[in-house]
Amino acid sequence: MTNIILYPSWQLKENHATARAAYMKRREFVKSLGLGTIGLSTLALGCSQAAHSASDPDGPLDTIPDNAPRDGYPAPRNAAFDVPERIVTDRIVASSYNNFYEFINQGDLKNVWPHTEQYEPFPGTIEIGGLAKKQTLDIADLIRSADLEERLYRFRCVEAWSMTVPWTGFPLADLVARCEPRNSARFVKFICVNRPEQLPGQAKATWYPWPYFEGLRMDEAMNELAFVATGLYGEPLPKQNGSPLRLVLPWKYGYKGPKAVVRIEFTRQQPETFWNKLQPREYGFLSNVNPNIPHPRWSQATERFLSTDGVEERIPTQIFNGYDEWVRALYPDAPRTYAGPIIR
Ligand SMILES: Nc1nc2c(c(=O)[nH]1)N[C@H]1C(S)=C(S)[C@@H](COP(=O)(O)O)O[C@H]1N2
Ligand SMILES: [Mo]
Repeated sequence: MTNIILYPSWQLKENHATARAAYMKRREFVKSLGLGTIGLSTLALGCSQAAHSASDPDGPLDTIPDNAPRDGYPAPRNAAFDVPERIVTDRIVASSYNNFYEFINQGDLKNVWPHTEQYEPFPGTIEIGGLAKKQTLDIADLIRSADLEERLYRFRCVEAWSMTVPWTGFPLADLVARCEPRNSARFVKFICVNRPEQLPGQAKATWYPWPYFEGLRMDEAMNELAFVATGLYGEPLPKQNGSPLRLVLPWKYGYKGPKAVVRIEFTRQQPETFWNKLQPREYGFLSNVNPNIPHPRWSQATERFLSTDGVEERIPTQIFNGYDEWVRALYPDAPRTYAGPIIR
């Protein structure tokens, strides 16, 4: 095994650099007019707006909050988490093909970024509850004091699309330690932002059990792979990717990784989860990536790997998404071979 880190392909792609430059240029132009972040269209209409209010984003990278901490960016790549069999997904694809139901949950679902303008991730806190000693953490302080690293991870949605993306962040075990959980804690629950006034999907779709919530066993949360992401492609997270911070659990389906987490609870009992509450037959508590366990409505044996805009490829899905050596000991009962469709 060599430890050579290939120069990330997303830094080499000219179209990314061009796209980013265009967004930055427009921002600088707006600022040079002394308008702060007020949208030009608003100005033209003569509306008055508070100086801190957000402008309509021009593109999927225009949603990186101006007040997100940038100390420690870009963080060094951790060579232990290489994805040798695939190329890195295009940065624009990873930030413009999303699932984030608080913003949009009907119609053009994946097109999240245009709906994020009212959302203000910073400043913010994480409230801690249940079996823990700590009560609150300031998110910007947390990010500034963290030992940030970059990890290239496979990402697999339960809907059978996948990407390979470089996250910036720190181990979930470090966040758990800062919460000072009691020894009696066996599970940890994560609760996401609840602000219908800033989140149009949350305001419209009142039948969902908002806020979004997820949960892990403590041994899963403490696994080396479990990661708190504060950034993507060497910069702070765009809003649609989960600003101010989100979990990344690369051996589990994407929905197990809650975005915009604002509360953590330590419990003795297994917590409920958002998708399990809605569809218990389809979305279990563990939800580990496993080609041998079909979804009741489709196979999980293969996935659509999304790389460059408009380019996708069918590839086999690996057990635990290719992270078998890290997590197999946690799941001795997981099926290792396919035994035909599950009949219920
Ligand atoms: N709060 C919240 N977190 C969420 C979701 C969501 O709708 N709300 N969607 C989940 C799903 S289904 C997936 S696939 C991933 C998508 O993350 P990405 O858009 O950054 O790729 O976020 C997960 N976390
Ligand atoms: Mo997903």
